[in-house]
Amino acid sequence: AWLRHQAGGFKDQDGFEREVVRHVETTLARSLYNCDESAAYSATALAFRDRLILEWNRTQQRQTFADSKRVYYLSLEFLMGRALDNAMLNVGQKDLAKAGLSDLGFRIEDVIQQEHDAALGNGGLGRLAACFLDSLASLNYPAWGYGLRYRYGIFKQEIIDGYQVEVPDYWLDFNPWEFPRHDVTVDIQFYGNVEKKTNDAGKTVCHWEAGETVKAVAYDVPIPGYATPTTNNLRLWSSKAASGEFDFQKFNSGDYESSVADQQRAETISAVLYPNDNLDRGKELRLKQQYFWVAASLYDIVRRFKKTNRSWKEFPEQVAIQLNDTHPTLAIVELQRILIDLEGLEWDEAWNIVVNTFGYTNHTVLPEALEKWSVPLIQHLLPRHLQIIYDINLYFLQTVERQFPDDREILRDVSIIEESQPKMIRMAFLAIVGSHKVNGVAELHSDLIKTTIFKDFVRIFGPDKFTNVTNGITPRRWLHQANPRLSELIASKTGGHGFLTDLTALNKLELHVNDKAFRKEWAEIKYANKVRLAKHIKATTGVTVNPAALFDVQVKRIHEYKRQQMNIFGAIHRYLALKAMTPEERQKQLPRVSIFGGKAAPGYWMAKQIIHLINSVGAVVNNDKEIGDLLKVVFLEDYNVSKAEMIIPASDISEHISTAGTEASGTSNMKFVLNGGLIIGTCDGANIEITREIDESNIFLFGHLSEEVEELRHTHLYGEHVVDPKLAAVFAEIEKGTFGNPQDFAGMVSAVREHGDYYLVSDDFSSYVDSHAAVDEAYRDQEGWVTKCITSVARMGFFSSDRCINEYAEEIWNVEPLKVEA
Ligand code: 26Q
Repeated sequence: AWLRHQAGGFKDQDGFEREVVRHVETTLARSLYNCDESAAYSATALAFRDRLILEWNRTQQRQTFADSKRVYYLSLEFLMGRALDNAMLNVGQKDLAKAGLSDLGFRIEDVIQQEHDAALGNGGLGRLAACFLDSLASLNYPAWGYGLRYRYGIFKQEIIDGYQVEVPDYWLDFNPWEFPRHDVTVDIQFYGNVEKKTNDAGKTVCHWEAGETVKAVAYDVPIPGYATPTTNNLRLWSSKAASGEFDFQKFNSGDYESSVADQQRAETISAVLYPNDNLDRGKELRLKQQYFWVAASLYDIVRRFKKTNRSWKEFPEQVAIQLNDTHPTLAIVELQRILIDLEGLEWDEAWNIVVNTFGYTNHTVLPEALEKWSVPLIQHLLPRHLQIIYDINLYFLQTVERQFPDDREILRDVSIIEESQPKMIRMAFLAIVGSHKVNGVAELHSDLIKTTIFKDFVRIFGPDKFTNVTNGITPRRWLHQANPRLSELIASKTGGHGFLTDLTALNKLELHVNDKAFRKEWAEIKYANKVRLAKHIKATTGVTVNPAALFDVQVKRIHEYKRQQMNIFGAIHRYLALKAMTPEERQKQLPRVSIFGGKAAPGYWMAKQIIHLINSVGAVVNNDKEIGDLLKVVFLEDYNVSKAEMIIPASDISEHISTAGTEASGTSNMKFVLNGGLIIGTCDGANIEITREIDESNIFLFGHLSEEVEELRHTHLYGEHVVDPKLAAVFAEIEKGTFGNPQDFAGMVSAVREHGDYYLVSDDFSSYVDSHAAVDEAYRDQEGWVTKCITSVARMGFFSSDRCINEYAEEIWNVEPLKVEA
């Protein structure tokens, strides 16, 4: 009943095939006889796209007509991955397409694989935004995403001689999922200066006379909901040189080169995604990207609001804007500027509107990731905005002073302007002051921000301004699409696919945990997923792995706080232990495959060293005849969303082993458990809530707690610091040259031994090793293992992004779904 054949889908398989053939022959101008997989993908995508457009237009009309409050999700990253599979599943027509494509001589899996990932993000934050868009549409919320249309997404990673090499990701050659809106443009200004002027009403107003204008052009991407006609919009801005006239004059006067240079400069703004994850480097172009995107989006939002002819004070009743981290914080300043400079509102009235409109989500406590921009840079690029920031700070500090009359320290500590040389703007503080709600992304993280980096703001604004919304993931992509066989098996035991829209329905699985046939099929599906991954490993690395071995997976951005170095040290420890055994002892050991994947920021030297060590260890261990299947170490190149969809369902155990208190939430931990894998992890981020839901008997927890971290770090620096003996043996082996030139890895070793071991690798190493022994022990009991996996999946209902979006809607946005007829 939920299928939407009538509205947006194809009538039947024949209708689908006719559309595919039509696109091959007309849009692509090819004949069916030279239609390869790539053309079959293009035509299939175009056929589904045609259907989506109809629903998308209807949705926009319906939402405009209903005139209810809309959500705007501002994110510099949307890590969407592939769209075709998702579109087919969401409209309930994948089976039909499969049959149709097969009729035309294609396997649907191969056709799907032709699509290039939309990789407009770095990692967790960008993928979260993509899951949110899926949930917003699936739950029928009137919502738009706003982002940048980067010409180059996150770089493609190649591994050459064990080192990461970055290759540009030019992905726009053929992208059927975007619609250029050449009629939807906004002129964005930069530089220049500010003058005071008297307006018609005799009032003094500030006028910003800009030095440069760049055009923002809208590109729209339809976001289909699952089992609903709602198809929301993701609007991505692309930069272009403004107005031809100026250029034309230059051209005519012979200044052709400089007119080309102007164009290049304009297009550079949306050219490339910054590849840093959890690191802020104050680059001018990044600030230009932020303002360009924020100003275009706000202009668009305000334009839409104005069409409703309401008074300004109703703005927060019509518009909720969520800031995905501090990257869009300038939106706060821009809206205030629009209201006071362009619309003539008084400061206080305008500020009230601003604060009630915005919500801010924090994703990190790492000091190096907290955004700051230098005052001289903002002065240069956005002179009027700097004045407004100073005024926001002045009024804010005045209220703080009244509240805490004798406390001079607090004024310095909470000031939006840091009194350093040069002065810096603290974007998180600006975001807090300009929003009505601030949230963290898991319970521990939300508690930490309230007690550490933002504690003074809790005193000032009270605790109610700060809240928690634990992250979630979309079960459509991360179960139904990534693991279709498991999704079907679950459906057969829980009374259909209802769990895909109400994930708590998974709890019905617990009734079947002792069902023999069910357990057998469960285990077979996991095995089949491992066989598929083993093939991929063979094809891409040349390493043969045994699918019956325990697959131990750590895939995520490479970062010292995520501690891939501890994982590879652990693998070396395992290798040494195996080498020290007699052949008889060795025979009793459990075979294991240690699988890594993830990108290092191009400028992150230590992260690159970690990748190199993983590959160097693999080169030795994988070719050691004595070891054979007992240990393999592989690094999978170019981890991205579509690879995650294959890797995650194939894991037995995955690693989420950040130093306690450093990983805000983590979301892949949820994906792994949802796919019937267990996890080894620290008491950090969402691991804690996962443990609470699935029970501690179903997770392998180890390591120090976040409360202990500060003191340990202090002792490392000022007290005695002895490296754990097992870890010392690992270091000794590295230094013997077993894995190549020890100089190549000296940085990783000295970070622990000589430089204070900031991430507590040595402190946690022995409990990490013990925990892995417990994993082996548990895995030997295959029946017990399957019970743990089924039980865990049954208890994962909480971690749907649907639950998460409903919490945002109720607690922060005050918006309701728009009813749609079935
Ligand atoms: C900032 C300034 C300049 C250039 C880049 C950046 C930048 C870019 C990306 C800073 C941070 C990011 C990404 C952060 C991120 O992915 N954080 C993750 O967010 C997830 C979703 O909430 C959490 O699950 C992860 O714990 C958190 O690390």
